[in-house]
Amino acid sequence: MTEKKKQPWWKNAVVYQIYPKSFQDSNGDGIGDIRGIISRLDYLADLGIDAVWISPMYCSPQDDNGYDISDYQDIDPMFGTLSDMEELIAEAKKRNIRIIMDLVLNHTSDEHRWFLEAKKGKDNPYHDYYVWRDGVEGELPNDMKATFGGPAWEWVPELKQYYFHQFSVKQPDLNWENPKVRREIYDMILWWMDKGVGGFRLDVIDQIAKEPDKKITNNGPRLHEFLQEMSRETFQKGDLITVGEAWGANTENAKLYSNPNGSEFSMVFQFEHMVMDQQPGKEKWDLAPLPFVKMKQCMAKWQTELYGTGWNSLFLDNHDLPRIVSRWGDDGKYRKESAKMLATMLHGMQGTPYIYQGEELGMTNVRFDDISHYEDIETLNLYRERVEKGYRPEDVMESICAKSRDNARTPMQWNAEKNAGFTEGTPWIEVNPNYTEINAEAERRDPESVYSYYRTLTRLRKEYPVFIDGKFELLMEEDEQIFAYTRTTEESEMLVCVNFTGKPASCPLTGEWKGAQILIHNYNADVTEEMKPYEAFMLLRSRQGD
Ligand code: TEU
Ligand code: CA
Repeated sequence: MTEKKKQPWWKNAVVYQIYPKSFQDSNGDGIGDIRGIISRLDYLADLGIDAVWISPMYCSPQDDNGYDISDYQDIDPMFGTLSDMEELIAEAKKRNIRIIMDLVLNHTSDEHRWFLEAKKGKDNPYHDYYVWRDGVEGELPNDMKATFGGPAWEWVPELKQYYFHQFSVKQPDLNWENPKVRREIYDMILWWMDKGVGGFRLDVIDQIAKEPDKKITNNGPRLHEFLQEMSRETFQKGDLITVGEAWGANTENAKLYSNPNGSEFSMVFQFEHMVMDQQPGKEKWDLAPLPFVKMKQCMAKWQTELYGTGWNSLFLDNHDLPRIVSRWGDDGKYRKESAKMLATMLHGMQGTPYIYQGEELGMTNVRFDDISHYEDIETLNLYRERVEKGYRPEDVMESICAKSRDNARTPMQWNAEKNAGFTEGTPWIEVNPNYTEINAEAERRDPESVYSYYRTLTRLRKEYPVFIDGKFELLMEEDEQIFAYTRTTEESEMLVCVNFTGKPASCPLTGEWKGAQILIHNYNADVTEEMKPYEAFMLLRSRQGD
């Protein structure tokens, strides 16, 4: 291969996300843990994974499953110990896998030592670590709402003050205006870097520079100043992959987050494509069909505008999102075909692909018939709020089945044995009953499984530089069924073409590609202009002589 340039290692990396509570239990308490992850590292190596992002395992009261941290420098006993963590880092390294920690820096738990101190009095040195406003009980500083329901302000009678929280009451927002807070955070990051972690995913990082008096939550005026300082003081001292989660990112500020000069992060993790199948201006629970042509334009915009000026994360699933095969594919008759189609559409693009645990098996949404089976704070609060407001419980349940975060949080399906091989005990959340059919053991045996397909995709990315450098061009823009694009370098051109629907479709492009190499194809058949339901392929041709 002649076209290989020196690139940062993470540009051809594939990242796997683990939701530790639901990945693998090692001691029968029904909760996934670090020793469980260690026991599955070979599985990840075999899949072709370069880095693993693990959702938070720090000490936490688990109000929001670890996104409420009470000690950044210790592991919650439920997940194991600090020495288990060190062993995980070392064992992963042996397999060329780097461990990405999830850093939640917008807020802590209300049980964090800083907050317990902060509550003791206005003159406590930690008081100014959080965001407070004087007031009178019952008269909120303003009408801002918290993401998980209710107001964003909580009254503390002893102080006659409100504290600000963008998420649950148990997740008070940190005050980034305070340089002491920033220093504490940087020292903590350096401490983890010293332990050999390979990178960080930064939770809701666009929300740290809030200005509640102006009702600003994301993209506050000082945001990029803070991020550049953090990067200078910490990340730039190592060779890390850093990923900024930013629901408020657009293609302009994404160039700051992921500036190729490394001044902030390696890449941005943004959601513009993930909020399209809901009613405009409403909440994610207000369901609407996916506007397919708009979605293609959105994807294309990110591809084109970040080319050479930034770097994007490629994902369709994570621990906050429903399962993509149930959402945009068909989790019935065409489950396998559509899971592979979605992966083809995504993995051909420029950026760093993320595979969320179970996505590589084509795991589906779960349908619990009663709210009592759900565990997620956002889901439970939503149910209560909407039913109180007079929504019909059946309608609320419909939204929950489609969009609840618990869809992604049911245990990883390892085999067809008890509890899908996840635990010997009682799982903290019920296993999706389809594990007897959809599980890693069966998938690994089958060369035509979704798993085997993902394995090919991770390999292709390593083999062909066009995946990293190729310039993107969207084809058949207005077509209501086909998602097709090319990626082009001086040496070669790749065509990625998928039928996004369960009906046959016609793709006149393929004619010009006669004789091209088939990199991957989700049907055992020739590539023709007639595409079968959810058919997908990638073709490659040399441009020598063009
Ligand atoms: O999520 C960011 C975030 O804004 C989500 O709460 C999102 O609004 C919601 O999931 C949509 O349903 C991050 C974490 O990924 C999430 O798990 C945490 O709950 C949240 O931050 C708070 O730390
Ligand atoms: Ca356990």
